[in-house]
Amino acid sequence: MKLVIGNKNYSSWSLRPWLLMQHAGIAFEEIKVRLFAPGFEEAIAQHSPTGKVPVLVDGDITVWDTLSIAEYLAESFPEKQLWPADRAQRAYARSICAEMHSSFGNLRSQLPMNVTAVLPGRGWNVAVQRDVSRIATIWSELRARHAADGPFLFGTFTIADAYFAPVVSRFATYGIHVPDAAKQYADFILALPAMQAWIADAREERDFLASDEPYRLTPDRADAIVINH
Ligand SMILES: N[C@@H](CCC(=O)N[C@@H](CS)C(=O)NCC(=O)O)C(=O)O
Repeated sequence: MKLVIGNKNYSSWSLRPWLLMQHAGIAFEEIKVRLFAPGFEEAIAQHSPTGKVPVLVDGDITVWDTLSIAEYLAESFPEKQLWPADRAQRAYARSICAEMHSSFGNLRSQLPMNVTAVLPGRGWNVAVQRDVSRIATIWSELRARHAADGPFLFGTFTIADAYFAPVVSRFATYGIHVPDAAKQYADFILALPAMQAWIADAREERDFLASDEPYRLTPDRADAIVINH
């Protein structure tokens, strides 16, 4: 299988299937096309009818749009249990993924994923907080319900965890505060080896918008970041 993704620093939709496959141990070849770069449209047109990433290519089957990719993977690898085994939990997991897919517009527009930047306070407003609070409630309720089954939203790793991974990254970048249970979950996801691998690759790709340059977190600049509220 080939997974076509965008820049790891910015492409939140790409992170979801990448993390899903990486953490679940599904082998794939990564093909990166550079968002915001000259030639992006021509490059992505070779893989995707929508001109967007991510795209999954499995032989002569092309799957686009993240939810559809997640469903295709769940169907292709039933042994990985990418959705919860329990029917009611599966319905809940599908609902929050669909909610992530179609909602939280304020959060998405005001706090775009920027993995290697440090921007505490930037972009926050009351409408963003409504999205933050709803997400924190989802995480806290699920963690309370499934604490005995494991550290993920439904105990074991599912598509829902991959779906919220870019939000975890955004909360870190923008210094968003959430209640303890939600914070513990966010910290756990941030520390996952697959998530750390994505973050390391984002640093390594060195493909940043010039306007983000002052806010990039690098080991030698951690103390010198300009905080712009
Ligand atoms: N609904 C799509 C959204 C995909 C999307 O918006 N991808 C962005 C990058 S994260 C993109 O390719 N943007 C390029 C463009 O719109 O030209 C999905 O779930 O995959």
